[in-house]
Amino acid sequence: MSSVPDRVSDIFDPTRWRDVEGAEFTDITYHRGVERDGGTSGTERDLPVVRIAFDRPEVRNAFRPHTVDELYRALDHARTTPDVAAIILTGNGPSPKDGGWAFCSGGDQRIRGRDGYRYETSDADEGSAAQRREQLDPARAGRLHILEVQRLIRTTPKPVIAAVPGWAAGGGHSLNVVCDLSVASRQHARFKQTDADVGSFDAGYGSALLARQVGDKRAREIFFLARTYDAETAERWGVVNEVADHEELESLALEYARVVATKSPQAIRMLKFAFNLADDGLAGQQVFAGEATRLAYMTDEAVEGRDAFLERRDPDWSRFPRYY
Ligand code: S0N
Repeated sequence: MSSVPDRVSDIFDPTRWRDVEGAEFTDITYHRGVERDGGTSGTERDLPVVRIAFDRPEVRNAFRPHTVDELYRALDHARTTPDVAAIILTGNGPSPKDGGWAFCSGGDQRIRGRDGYRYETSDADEGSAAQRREQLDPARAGRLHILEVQRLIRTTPKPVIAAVPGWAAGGGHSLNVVCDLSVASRQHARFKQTDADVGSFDAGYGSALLARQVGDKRAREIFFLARTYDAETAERWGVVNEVADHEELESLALEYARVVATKSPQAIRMLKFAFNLADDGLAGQQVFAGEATRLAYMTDEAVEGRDAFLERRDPDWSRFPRYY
């Protein structure tokens, strides 16, 4: 039986999660859902859900290149763990400095783009010496690999559920847009697309997919005016699915994940990729087609084609109807 993990966030319920073996991260936390028997037997069973959280609350969970590397690794681990059905993406909090909450405030502006590596950051959030060297490497600082994370969220055949406990700003706003489902804190969630304030622009999913969700004029308003909007407005506009009281946010996200886990994995996978297809163009078609081929390989007809080749004979298709 695993031990009850530390409380990583004020609304994190340690009794519902366990640490993931071997997961050693500095900028994120990664947990596996569990159901613990409240009685004396002390038994626990894994739930098909993981929780990945930004863990830099002192900078509103802004991501530096190292954060993005960790996020990618955790997401990919969840993607390739067969008994995980859904992924919750959230932000730990509140900030020890001022009590503010955040989902994610996008790229850490001290480490961004051209010359960004020259900006000094405080020792407090530097992590190891190796990370510090990495952070100061101009080749790494210039990487915009949060876009790789966006693509991984899109191509992971499992729903990714954003639980937004506070600010979703800049690249954090875009991450919420890319997630399959979203829930937000009534009291603390705030949304603001600051890209144009800081000379940044997510001209991919962050804007185009947002326009799909909220409509074209509204998406332009969100980017061009960069006004703050709250959770209820986000729900009304279609940027989140549901608003919850702050203390209930993670329970609601977990409930979403648990319901998703009761559905057919194949149906969820095909539906997710079908929803993506039109917006993802040929890349979306390729992902969907890969799943269609996987299904086709399981049919007797495809097995006949493979066996005929291996047995050096002509395939016999006569057993297989031409469906109409
Ligand atoms: C989120 C906001 C609106 C919250 O405002 P609030 O509550 O008034 O808090 P603050 O006092 O502003 O913040 C508290 C502390 O947190 C620090 N901080 C907040 N956000 C960031 C950040 N993104 N980077 C670094 N630090 C941040 C504050 O400085 C403050 O620190 P202290 O206590 O020491 O003063 C408000 O904070 C806000 O507007 N934040 C910035 C949002 C933003 O513009 N994000 C960037 C937008 N663009 C992207 O995300 C694109 C991706 C990207 O930038 C990138 C990523 C990787 C590689 C390259 C790039 C690239 O674009 O080149």
